[in-house]
Amino acid sequence: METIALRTPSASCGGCKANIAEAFEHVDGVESAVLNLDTKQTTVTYDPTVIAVDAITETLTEAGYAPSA
Ligand SMILES: [Cu+2]
Repeated sequence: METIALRTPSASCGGCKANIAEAFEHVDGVESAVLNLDTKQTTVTYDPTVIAVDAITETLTEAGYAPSA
């Protein structure tokens, strides 16, 4: 497993945190996606042999939380 921290500035509350966790619930290769409301970063734990970072950022974008650099 690897982890990546992505800035998700449009996420701002507990509802966003739940939305993000839910968006990844059925995504193969993702073990967890946890939003930190203080840093506005989402930390995703994933298996790089199953899912690419591009697909992770796409899932976030589709959920309404486009990551920014
Ligand atoms: Cu919110």
